[in-house]
Parts: sequence; structure tokens; C-alpha cells
Amino acid sequence: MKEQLATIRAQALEAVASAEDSAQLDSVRVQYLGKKGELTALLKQMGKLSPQERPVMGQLANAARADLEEALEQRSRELDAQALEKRLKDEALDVTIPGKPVRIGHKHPMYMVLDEIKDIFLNMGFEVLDGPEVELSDYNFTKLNTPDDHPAREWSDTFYLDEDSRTLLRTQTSPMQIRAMETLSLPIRVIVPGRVYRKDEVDATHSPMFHQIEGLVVDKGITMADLKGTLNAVIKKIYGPNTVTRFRPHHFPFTEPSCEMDIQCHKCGGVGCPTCKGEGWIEVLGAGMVHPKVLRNCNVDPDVYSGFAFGMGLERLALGRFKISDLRLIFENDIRFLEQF
Ligand code: 2U9
Repeated sequence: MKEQLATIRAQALEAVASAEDSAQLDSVRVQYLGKKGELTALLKQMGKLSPQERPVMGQLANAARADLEEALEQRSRELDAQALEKRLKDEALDVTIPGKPVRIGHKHPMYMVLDEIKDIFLNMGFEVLDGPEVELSDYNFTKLNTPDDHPAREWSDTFYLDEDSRTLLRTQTSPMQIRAMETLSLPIRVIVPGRVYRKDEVDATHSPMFHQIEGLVVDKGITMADLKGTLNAVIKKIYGPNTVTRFRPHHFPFTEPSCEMDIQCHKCGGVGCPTCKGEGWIEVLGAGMVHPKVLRNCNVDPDVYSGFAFGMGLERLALGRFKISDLRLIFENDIRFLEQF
């Protein structure tokens, strides 16, 4: 029995020493010290020994067991240390390797123009308002003195959201100026930039969604002179101090009188060239004195107050500003185009 114990002890210590990972070490533990393990089996046979032999063998067996447990413990620590070492090596991070460059984008050219215009108006004491893109036709048309039979109200021109033509995608940002008059106290000086929608086919100068920037001033004693002075100052800030302008009579249902503002073609100086399509002038915005009916629709007394309003297309402005030839480039977001600004 002594020899048997010595053999098992030697084999077990050998197996412990050659275990290469904790799973192997565990199976060695089970093989020798488990319920059905070899050392356990040997210890069970102790009962067959004589009373003199039993304590001696018992001592030897316990010593063998203690040695084995100690060896298992020791090997386990070694394997853990090895595993940690390997992981540290595998997951090593070289913080001195140069990083990948992060590509930082920039503002869309049209929004650069919008920011510039907002700044100009903010410096003149205007407020910037934001409004909903889904509107009531009452606010988009009726209160703006645009009658039921006006062509702008046709289903073929406007994106209605219900059969009764009560709600729609706004065709202009003007409904927000109506809301401003209804809710803010007078005097009012606001600009409203935003997306608007019209049933237009896409081409080089049209899109079913585009951006407008509209403005409204309402106070006592506002005249056409305020309209001309303000818009001349704004346009000279955008196109340069030597820009020549003119105002042409026009018609809008919400303003009376109404006009369009042109700038003299900077390419040909008014003679006529491809940039101005031979006209010598380029249209930049529409404007007018707020129609008395529109003021009354918002509970503003036209005998006490008067105002002027204007509207311009933001894409158009960006095209002119950056000499872009096709409106579609503004919307396509081709990175090769956007990178040029
Ligand atoms: C209220 C009263 C009057 C807004 C105005 C224009 C003239 C105009 C067009 C320019 C090109 C739209 O983007 S475009 O297609 N706009 O010409 N807009 S006056 O007049 C208002 C607005 C609100 C309460």
C-alpha cells in the first residue's frame, strides 16, 4: 500500500506540473482527489489495515493529500499569472501610434447664406421666428387675403393633407407672421426662415421643397420708405455697397402696394448677358405694404398701424452668392460639391 501511495503521489504531482491550463488542472484534481479519485479510493482501503499500520499509513496518506493540494494551488497561481501575462500581451495598446484623422464637416452653403442674413437682420433689431411646416389653410391662405379661387390654392399647386383642404404643407412661411401678429405685442420686427412646399417638378430652378426667408415689420407710421430703406441696406450688405437696385410694381394678395426688387447685373453692369438672361437686372425678392385686410384679420387696426413685408427664396440667393448653376446641387448633398465651400 505504501508503494501504491508513493506511485499515485508521484503520478499526481507529475500531472499537476504538466497541466497547461486551469481546465486540465481541474480534471487532475478530480482524477486524484474527487469522490471517485485514485487517492480517495486508496484512503477508503485503510479500513483493511491492521490497527498498528493504520496510523502510519494515515499520516502518509494525509501528507500526500496535503502535498497534492499544495501543488494544485501553486500550479493554479502559475497558470493564472501566465494567462494574465498573455492577455496583457495580446491586448497591448500602443498609444504612440498616430490616430486616424477625423473628417470634420462644415455648414451647408445655403445655411452659411442664411446665417449671414440672420446676422444682418438681428443687427437691425429683428427677431428670428420658427414655425410649423404643417399648417392650416386658414393661416396659409385665408388670413393672408388669398381667396378660395386663387390659383395657389389649387390641389395641383399645393400639398394638402386631408380631403377637405383644411391642412397642408405650408407654401410660404407667411402663416407664422400671422401668428406673430396674433400673439406678440406691437411693434413687430420679425424674420421667418424655413422650408416651404409647392407641387413643382424638379428642374434647374424648381424643387417641390425649398427654403424662404420672409420678414414683417408692423408699427405706427411705417411707410414704403421704410420698406425701401431697409431692403436696400440688407441687399447692399449681401451683394456689396455699390449694388444698384430698383423696385418694380407687382401683385401679391397679401400686400398693397406690392413690388419686386431687382439688382443690376454685376456681370454686365445692366447691358444684358447670359447671367441676367439679357435683362440687365436680376430679381432678388418680393415685398409690399401689408394689406389692410391682412392686418384686420389679425386684429391690428389698419387706421393706427401699418407694416411692410418681404419674401425671398434662400436657394436662389445661395445660387447667386456662390455662382452655382443648378438648384439640384443644393439638395443632392454630393460631398464633392459641398467640399468646395
Ligand atoms: C404677412 C403679410 C405679408 C410676404 C411676402 C413676398 C412678397 C414674395 C416670394 C419671393 C420668392 C416667395 O420664395 S419665393 O417664391 N415672396 O415675393 N412675400 S411679400 O408677405 C407677407 C407675409 C406675411 C402677414
